[in-house]
Amino acid sequence: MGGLPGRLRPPQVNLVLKLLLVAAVGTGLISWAVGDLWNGWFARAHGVTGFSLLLLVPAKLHGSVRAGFRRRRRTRWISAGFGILALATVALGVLHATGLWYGVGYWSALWTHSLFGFAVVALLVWHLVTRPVRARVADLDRRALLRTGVVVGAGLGLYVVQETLTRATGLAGGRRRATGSHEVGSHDPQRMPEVIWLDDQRPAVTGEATWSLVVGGATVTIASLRARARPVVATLDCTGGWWSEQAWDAVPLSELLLPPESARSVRVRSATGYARLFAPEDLDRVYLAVGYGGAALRPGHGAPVRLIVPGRRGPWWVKWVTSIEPDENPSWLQPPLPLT
Ligand SMILES: Nc1nc2c(c(=O)[nH]1)N[C@H]1C(S)=C(S)[C@@H](COP(=O)(O)O)O[C@H]1N2
Ligand SMILES: [Mo]
Repeated sequence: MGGLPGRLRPPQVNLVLKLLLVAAVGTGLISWAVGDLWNGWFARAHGVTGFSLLLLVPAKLHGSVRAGFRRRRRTRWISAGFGILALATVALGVLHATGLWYGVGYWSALWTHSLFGFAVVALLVWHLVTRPVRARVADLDRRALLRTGVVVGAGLGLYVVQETLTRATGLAGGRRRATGSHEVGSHDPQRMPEVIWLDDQRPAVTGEATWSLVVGGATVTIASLRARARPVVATLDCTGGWWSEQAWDAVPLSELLLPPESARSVRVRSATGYARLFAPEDLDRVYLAVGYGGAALRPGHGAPVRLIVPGRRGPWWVKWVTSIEPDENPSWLQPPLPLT
């Protein structure tokens, strides 16, 4: 094993692997939480950490894996499962990124990638708890840092090769947005996917006339929204790896609500219990939409009224909106992703 990564000693390989795993999980999660402006950088960094992890596999196999199996450690099969799961996670990421295999919803490449990623995190925590003495930051002397830099540099190289080949060969991955998402059903709402975190929460849509929407304490009818709505072209970019552009019929929240000085945010609630906070100064960039492409919203797309938030990822696009109220919490004080 003469390659450069091989020259990191086994404890160093272990430490660098752990740091890269933390970086991979961090960049992946942050790329979900930040808007369009920064998203691409985190998505690219995520790809680079994935390839860097891959490059350390030979060194890991050569070092502690072999030792672990020779010593017949009882946990060796869990460790092997951990490695295989991590490799599968990277492979799924590559399939999605190149577009060799991708799709929408459960068991699509990216959804499975995320699921495996969470399992890897759980196993990493277990690994850190059961073998805590191995990792010491002191293991990273200057030479080790340099070699780590070489590994990450080579990871960047592989990432560039992947992206270049994907474009040169005309694979679907070459047409992704910077967020890494594939286009589906733009300007064709019937083909736009439906994403709801917990399917049993899908609300019974009672019809436009009887829908209860309260904005700043006052009832707002869907008909009055429809009368004021104008076309807003905006891209819904789901964290599940697809995007869709539509011409929405929409009204900016700034026209419906003037939060009091004391409000630090505005809370938008769904009939499902799902809620998001928005900064008061952003209300002219957050809209209530009642239709798209000249038609009313489909029930699964949030009928009769949903949020559209150009520049923010899918989880901010609250469907089946029932109330919009000033809130005393700042908008950063909320879970990064809603779960209900
Ligand atoms: N109430 C509610 N709103 C929601 C969701 C949800 O599960 N419940 N999912 C969000 C996510 S993750 C996305 S990507 C978009 C999907 O919108 P669509 O189903 O119209 O494609 O809605 C968002 N709004
Ligand atoms: Mo999503």
